[in-house]
Amino acid sequence: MSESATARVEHVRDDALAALARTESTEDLEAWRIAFLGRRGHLTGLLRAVGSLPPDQRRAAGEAANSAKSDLESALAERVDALAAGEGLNTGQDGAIDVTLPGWPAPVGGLHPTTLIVREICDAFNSMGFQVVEGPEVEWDHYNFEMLNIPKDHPARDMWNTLWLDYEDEAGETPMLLRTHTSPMQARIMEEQEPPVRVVVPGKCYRYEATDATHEWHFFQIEGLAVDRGITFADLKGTLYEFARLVFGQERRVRFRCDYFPFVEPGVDMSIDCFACAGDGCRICGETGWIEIMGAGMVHPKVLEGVGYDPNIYTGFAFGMGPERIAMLKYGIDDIRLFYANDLRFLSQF
Ligand code: FA5
Repeated sequence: MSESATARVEHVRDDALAALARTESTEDLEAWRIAFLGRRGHLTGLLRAVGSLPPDQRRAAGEAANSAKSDLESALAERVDALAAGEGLNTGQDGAIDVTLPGWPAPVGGLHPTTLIVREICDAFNSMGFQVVEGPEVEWDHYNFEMLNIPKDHPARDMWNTLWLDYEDEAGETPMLLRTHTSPMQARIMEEQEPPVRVVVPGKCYRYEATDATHEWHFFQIEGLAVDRGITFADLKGTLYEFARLVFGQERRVRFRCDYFPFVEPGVDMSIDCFACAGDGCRICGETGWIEIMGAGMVHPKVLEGVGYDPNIYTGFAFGMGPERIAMLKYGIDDIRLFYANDLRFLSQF
């Protein structure tokens, strides 16, 4: 190492110390260590070159490079301590670690609002003897429509904007789809077991929707089904009334009005009196005093026949609700698109 090579050691040492002062994190420190002290680092290169110098120069050059190396190693250790004291550990007045000070709060996750409301709703039905069952999101036309008394080309299919899958069967038909509701699980469950049936089915559904504040193209539903001897419309009303009071408050009133779904007869929609204005009319209930929360009805005899139940012996009721819409009402959320936009400012409020 010539005179200028010794000067180069000094140069590298100064550069390294300046770069070290700019490090802010563990990643920075590691990058710095590799750049200067790593196997191919600047200083390591100079140390290696010492061996090829004329013998009379080796000693001085070696000493300079080794002393630079140990300077850099101690500077690195000091920087590690300084960063730890400032960023990661609590220090007392003199800079010493004070283990009695509270730690830095670690960020912890929470449950998604959909998960919270789905659990709350399922718990309410659980307390009334309903089991929780799940089913496939990719479904056959057969279960999503046919078994629910909605034959091919029936105009009722227009009620569900369907996302069909490319799969074609031998007849050239496309019988697979993303389920548009959780109702296909009605037939699947009844095919599997004899009455009595009491289940709730939470799960994702998909529709070819133009999204807006109350419509998503994928959203959750919770289906309910109860089938047994002697089940009447009074059982449907009593069960859903109890559900409304458990989830929305003991003083809730409910309202049933006629509605049409091909797989129930009679069919209804159920509303609760607005919990924000107690029925006087406000922005949340659209000035009507009532908020619609689900579709329901008595299971259609054709659906019972389709799964091999005798409709002269067994009757039942079914219902389907959208938990996001219920969470919107309960927590005052004004846009359903917030649920799946992955914005922590929204999600961390739950
Ligand atoms: C149905 O899907 C029926 N299967 C419900 C049913 C089950 C009726 C059993 C009778 C017996 P509907 O299309 O109205 O019905 O949807 C039910 C609920 O799902 C709605 O009240 C709403 O809360 C929710 N929902 C429907 N479409 C969307 C959407 N695009 N975005 C968010 N939620 C939706």
